[in-house]
Amino acid sequence: MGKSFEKWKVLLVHPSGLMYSEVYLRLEPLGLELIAEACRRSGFAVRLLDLQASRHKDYFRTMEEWRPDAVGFSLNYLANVPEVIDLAKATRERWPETFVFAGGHSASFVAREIVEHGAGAIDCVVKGEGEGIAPKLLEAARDDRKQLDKLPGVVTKEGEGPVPQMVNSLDELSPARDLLANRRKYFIGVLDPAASIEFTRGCPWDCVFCSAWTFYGRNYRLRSAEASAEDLARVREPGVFIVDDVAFIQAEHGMAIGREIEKRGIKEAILPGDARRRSSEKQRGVPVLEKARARVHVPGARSDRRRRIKAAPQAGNTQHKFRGTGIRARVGNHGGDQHHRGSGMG
Ligand code: B12
Ligand code: SF4
Repeated sequence: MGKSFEKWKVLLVHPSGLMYSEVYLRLEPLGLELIAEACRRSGFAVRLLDLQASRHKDYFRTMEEWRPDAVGFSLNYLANVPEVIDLAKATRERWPETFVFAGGHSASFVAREIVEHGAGAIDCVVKGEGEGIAPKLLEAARDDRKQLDKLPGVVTKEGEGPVPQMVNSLDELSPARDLLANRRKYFIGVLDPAASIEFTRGCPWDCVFCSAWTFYGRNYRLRSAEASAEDLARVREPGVFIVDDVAFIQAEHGMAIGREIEKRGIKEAILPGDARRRSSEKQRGVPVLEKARARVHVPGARSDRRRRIKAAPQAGNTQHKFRGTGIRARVGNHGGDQHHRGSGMG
């Protein structure tokens, strides 16, 4: 390749929002931010571009002006595949030297097909979690592309590496939130602006309709309470959305996070969570938040428990239904912007 290590520039791109979803949400690309942090730590120059909050013309302008050596697309949603293939083809046509790769939840299940449809525009698709493998992939892309399909989870048109490896610890990295422009454009319901956070990853159950457990192999990992609260303390936005597949299924972990939040004096984090369908699980989030005395609304928590949360949202709740994942979250109307006041987070 002949380029020096320091000069390798990597542009990580999240595709556009799904049709009409911007009516109720636009959330930061947390997975891509983790990969960005891993690559940055390995010495690559990294930029992030989120097409949910930017336009295709911004992508082409960045390509033209910054001339990255590699472009990585995130594909959590199948519906984004055609857009990414089109962008990859346009990229290959105008900048044929640029290394193009893709990864993410849905890409992992159709990796071979994406490479095929890319018709030479996508050098490889990475299956599984990206933080561990992305820096190694970029090193191989820079130094010796023949090694690409020897790497775990990497699929090229020539072949496929061994099974993907999962990261050992969720504590090692924090998302590179600083690399994301337009941060105030991220929201969900009335949580506006909102950041996202991960306390656990994976799911121990195996519902037949769900792809989460097939991706993580029924593995359920916890981020330590300390690392979780540290990350939360770094968030500048007043709202925080928990992206866990099933948050707070271990009460002790929830309580420990609560204690760490309390220690750090984060008083007004607003943390509605993601899918929790079993009522016993729903309640396990409550002690965390009670402990932290945070102004928090736990979706679906039983009303008698909810009343016990200090300063819980009162009237004017709006209800949102996320049908695809069966999530039923009540998002509180907190009345004006009181949650912006005196927040220990911003
Ligand atoms: C949190 C979540 C939500 C949240 C937030 C969404 C958001 N935009 O952030 C809410 C509840 C709002 C939501 C809504 C929806 N969701 Co959703 N969601 C999830 C969930 C549970 C976690 C995603 C997450 O943030 N994980 C944590 C981060 C850190 O990991 P990550 O993003 O996956 O990134 C890692 C890897 O994927 C990989 N990676 C990611 N990008 C890249 C890029 C490269 C280059 C590489 C190498 C690797 C890589 O490395 C990262 C680090 O390990 C997943 C299930 C799952 N476990 O993946 C479903 C999931 C992604 N959602 C799904 C669906 C269907 C939806 C909806 C369309 C439902 C609906 N009908 O309304 C909407 C769409 C909303 C939208 N426009 O985004 C499906 C997608 C299925 C598909 N085949 O397309 C999933 C897989 C759930 C499922 N099993 O059905 N969702
Ligand atoms: S639907 Fe929820 S509980 Fe079932 S396997 Fe998927 S993430 Fe786990």
